[in-house]
Amino acid sequence: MDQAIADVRARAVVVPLARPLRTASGEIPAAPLVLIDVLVEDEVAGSAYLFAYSPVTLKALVALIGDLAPLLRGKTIAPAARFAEFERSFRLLGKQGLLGMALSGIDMALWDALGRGLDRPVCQILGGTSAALPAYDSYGVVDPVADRARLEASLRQGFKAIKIKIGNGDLANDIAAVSGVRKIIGPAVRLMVDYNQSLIAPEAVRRLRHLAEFDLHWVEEPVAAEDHIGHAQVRRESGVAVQTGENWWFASDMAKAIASGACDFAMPDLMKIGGVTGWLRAMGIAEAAAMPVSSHLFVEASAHVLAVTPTAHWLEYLDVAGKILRQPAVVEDGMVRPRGPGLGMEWDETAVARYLI
Ligand code: SMN
Ligand code: MG
Repeated sequence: MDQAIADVRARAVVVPLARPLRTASGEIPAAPLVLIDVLVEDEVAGSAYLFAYSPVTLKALVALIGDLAPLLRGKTIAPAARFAEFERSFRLLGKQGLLGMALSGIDMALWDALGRGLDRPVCQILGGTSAALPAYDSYGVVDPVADRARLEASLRQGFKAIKIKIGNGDLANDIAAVSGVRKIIGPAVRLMVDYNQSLIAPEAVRRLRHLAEFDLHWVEEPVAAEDHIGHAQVRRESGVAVQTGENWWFASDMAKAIASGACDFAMPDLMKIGGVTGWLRAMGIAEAAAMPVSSHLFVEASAHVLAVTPTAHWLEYLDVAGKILRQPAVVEDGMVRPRGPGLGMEWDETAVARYLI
């Protein structure tokens, strides 16, 4: 890991999803990803991907990572040191938005390189083990009739928790989806719902008071991600535990949300919390607040950081990159094991070529 970084490059792909991702705030038909590679001499030393949400941001993200490369050339693969340099360089601009995504992605690629260089999984470099972690199967908007077979397949895979997205219609629509899924999965399997920021607090409270009878494990982002006061109101008045965090930018956003009493549970997103380095800071805040921590997307890398998260809760299983990875994440009896070396981020270049933009 003392070798100098020769370059950082980025490529854009759009990868089919196993099932379309419909949310109350829009539909994602396929996964727009930016693949980041850290090069040492002329070899790929480490990799990571970004989930771009929309193809609209792909070109900008690829260009941005290319323009960040000169800041890394000649430096060593020392993720925490590089992260500190980025924080100093972008203090005036701020690290939210596409820059925050790019910096987080570069951090993940550097940690992958660190692990590959030591031929060890990142979870073990961080002092943890490669033990399997409990995962939940994460769906978009669900039709309990049309999706019955998929839900039953999730149960056969051993998942002990299922998340569905709701809010794409009125309360009756939410009740139909939640009650239908509850009937299929039974009382023992945990059921989470995700409103994807689609309601205002009074409406969320009204709906959740009706949905509480279905024993919801959490309601996720019932209101706008940045509306901590609204989240706190839903938490006080709805009778359902509140989950949020996928839209927190770096550990400072997490600290503010927790201080506002916004949530019962936290789910940072590796691409917005600052990569592995950002996650390590965030998990300390969560432990101090006795806050259970789950992951968001990034199945492969999330397994490594949850392995060393003191208040680890659930790993979200929503596979967006498996089709382009040599080692896609594997679900064993509803559990996912961190795979190395590094973060397990080696591309299947034949598949990458098929989806390259
Ligand atoms: C989600 C939203 C958008 C893309 C992927 C996933 C969702 C989740 O909020 O929590 O899974
Ligand atoms: Mg969500």
